[in-house]
Amino acid sequence: MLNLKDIVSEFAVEGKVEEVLPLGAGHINDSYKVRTQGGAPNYVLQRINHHIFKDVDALQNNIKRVTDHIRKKLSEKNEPDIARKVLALTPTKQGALYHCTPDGNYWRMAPYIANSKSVDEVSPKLSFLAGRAFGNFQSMLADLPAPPLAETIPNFHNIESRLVTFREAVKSNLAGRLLKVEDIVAEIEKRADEMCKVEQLHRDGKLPKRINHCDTKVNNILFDGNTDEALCVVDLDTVMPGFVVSDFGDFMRTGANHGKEDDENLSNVFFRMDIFEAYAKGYLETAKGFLTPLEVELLPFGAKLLTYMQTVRFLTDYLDGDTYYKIKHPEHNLQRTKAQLKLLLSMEENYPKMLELVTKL
Ligand code: GN1
Ligand code: MG
Repeated sequence: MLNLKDIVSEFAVEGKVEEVLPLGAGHINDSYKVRTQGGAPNYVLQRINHHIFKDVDALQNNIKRVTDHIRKKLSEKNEPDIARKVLALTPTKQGALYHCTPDGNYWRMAPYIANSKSVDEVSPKLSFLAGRAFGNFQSMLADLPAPPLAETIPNFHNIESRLVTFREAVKSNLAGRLLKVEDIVAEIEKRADEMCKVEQLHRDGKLPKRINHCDTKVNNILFDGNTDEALCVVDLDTVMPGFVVSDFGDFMRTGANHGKEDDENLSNVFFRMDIFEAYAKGYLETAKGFLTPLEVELLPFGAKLLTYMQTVRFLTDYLDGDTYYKIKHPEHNLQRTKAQLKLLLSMEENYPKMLELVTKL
């Protein structure tokens, strides 16, 4: 087992390392908080999951370009406290953006944003602030100079491609679990054509791709520890071109769920219109300037689409025998699938209200 402190010492960190502790609960990468002694900054060390992010070099270059661009924007606006409003990458002592250990793992470091907190549950107020923050993030990146960012995971939020993979998983039935989930497969197939409409609109030249975050969970925003002000957007691994409705929708999927993403008790899982309304207000405040009328109109559809997509992704992994998401027990991916499907049904019930609200805003 590699010593985490040795890995930290490959990077150009200030101060002496006191301890390295596990941090957060992501499904993909492993994160650690690096505490240093005295007044030196603390850091976040991450092992990058290179089975998922296969081109680590392209990944880290994306993050570098995105954070440099945002930093430039903030300094042009004379924003105070820039170090807490955009992530930074701590280079290695050789000046590289990541470090590869002899066991073939990839590591990166970033300063820990001081006096910040992440929240896992949202109130309407936080949701409004989160909407503004993600809208602002997209807006700051709208003029990122060419070339386009790399697609760190090809076809990441492409529902057509997700359905192709899903249907292969159904066909191969690798883990022998198909019989148990046939009714859910039918629910997925029933909605498949409708869900693919965004890709078609794109092919028809009606729906643009813009720079998206592609993991707009509320816990990917850091808030000020005292004032609740949204400081900065983190977890930039999947920042890449996509449909803005998909970022909007992923927040709804995660933030406007009354229950948990993997709630065992499905009666806890339902869609919260108060969160939807607050987020939509905040988001449109900062994003309205660059959105087309069709993009605005499709925001409620984005909520359904991303919840549907996550149902498909969890069920695919269940059928494949749990090779993608970290699981806590053998039926975890099925539990997640059921909770996401329940949320989708609840969104479908609320859909007319969502459309009405967006028209008013
Ligand atoms: C993964 O690791 P985390 O929680 O940030 C996944 C997202 C899923 C999410 C489901 C690279 O995100 O796309 O929506 O789990 N990230 C990747 O909770 O696949
Ligand atoms: Mg993530």
